[in-house]
Amino acid sequence: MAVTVGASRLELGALRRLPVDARPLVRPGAVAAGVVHLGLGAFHRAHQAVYTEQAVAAAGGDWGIVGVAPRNADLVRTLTAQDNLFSVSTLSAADRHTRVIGALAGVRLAAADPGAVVALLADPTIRVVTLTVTEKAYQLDPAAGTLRPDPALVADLSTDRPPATVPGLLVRGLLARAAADAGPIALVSCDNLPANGRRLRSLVEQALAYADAPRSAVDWVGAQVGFPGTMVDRIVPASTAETFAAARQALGVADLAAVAAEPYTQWVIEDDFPGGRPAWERAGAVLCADAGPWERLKLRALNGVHSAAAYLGALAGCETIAEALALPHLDTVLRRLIAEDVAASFTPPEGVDVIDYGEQVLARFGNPAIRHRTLQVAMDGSQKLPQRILHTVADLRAAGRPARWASLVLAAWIRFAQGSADDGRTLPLDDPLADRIRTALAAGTSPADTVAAVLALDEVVPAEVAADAQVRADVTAWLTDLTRHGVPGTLAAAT
Ligand code: CS2
Repeated sequence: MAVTVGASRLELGALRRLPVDARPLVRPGAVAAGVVHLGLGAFHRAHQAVYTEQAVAAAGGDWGIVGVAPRNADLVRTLTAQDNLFSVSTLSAADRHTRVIGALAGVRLAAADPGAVVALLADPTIRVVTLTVTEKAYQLDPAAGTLRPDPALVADLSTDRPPATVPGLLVRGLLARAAADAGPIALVSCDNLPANGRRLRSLVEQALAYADAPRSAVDWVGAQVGFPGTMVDRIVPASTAETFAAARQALGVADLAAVAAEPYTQWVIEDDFPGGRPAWERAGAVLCADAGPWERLKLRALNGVHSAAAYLGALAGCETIAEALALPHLDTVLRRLIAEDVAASFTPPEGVDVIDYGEQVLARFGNPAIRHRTLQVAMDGSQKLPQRILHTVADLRAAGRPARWASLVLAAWIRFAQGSADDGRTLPLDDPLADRIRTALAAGTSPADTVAAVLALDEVVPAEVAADAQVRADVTAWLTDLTRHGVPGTLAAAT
């Protein structure tokens, strides 16, 4: 006798067997594409995809997302096999809830078919391009934002070969769109870069100049392309076998594109969308004229503190951020970093108290249901620390103030980059500038020399910070303590 076996993986046919509150808010596949998203990582799936699905469910519009993975062929295969469906599990100590998201209208692998991505960017039905490609994919030097093209980008900008880099894809797409006069569009950076809208505009302008683009195309981009700045926030660790097992348990079918995230989510977006946009405000996003103060708040009081917990935690042998938060004295140090350095370094958005915001951040980091690895947050320090810590230092020093706790974070980064935890275990230096950092570290025989050599990395450290004798002295003192006494001893003596 034939037995009907239910689908064992997430796909359209499995949806009707899911509990109603686990089903998508829109009919998957029924919403025509209007958005291209570059970078299909966990963060996008738990953030912009969720907002966009809710916006379309509330207000309609052809705003399905075509998700483009630059290189992750496995993910594209998985999502294709799952009819572009994936689930988001929202986790806290008290609660867990899993829902399938129906925002994706399609997926593409840029590495396999860059021409299709260029064609999408020139398609008049696409009016918004969002990006979560991580800081390093912009190929801008992190301190000044100057284009530093690697050989692949040089080839993208100076030959006709299919583009292999994110800036290459964007510029080829915009040139094709300009040539077709296919209508206005917004390019929306959702990466944790400083002034991310302005940085992306500057990247496109620099890349067009590098590519010797015709004047008419440059003028078209100037007139037809918006570059709204954004502040994006949700803690979404890379998925693991545990994430997939939890999704299977919640859904009753396997979801190999599942992500797990904290309950908190925030999106502040500058309203500069010349071709229109989803009604993201209906999903809780804040549309405004200037996201700058929100972005500074988040980069300094969340991401800067995250990096502090990651480097100090990894050195002390902690696997996750939540474990690091439980280290004796670390919470005191992070509170002092927030109160004495971060809060004193900039003017927050109206009505926001940086200390209260910081308390909420620390509570989020302590969420025991989120296993965010310290090594994940620690990676790419050269790309992250300028906007997270070095701008805090620069602004404090310009105001004649000390930058004591921010200097501790720099020292912890340097000690992390030296490659050994307090217990001697090896720590990986996963950073696009790893070679430059190692060369700087090799130049130093004493903590003072080491600090001077690292601060002299001018693509990372602003010149005024590198030249500041007080900062050098503070970072050197912390590095000496960390080297002699380890993280526990240093934190105990400091508080
Ligand atoms: C983290 C961020 O990995 C990191 O460097 O600091 O991904 C952080 O979790 C998000 O920005 C939170 O919004």
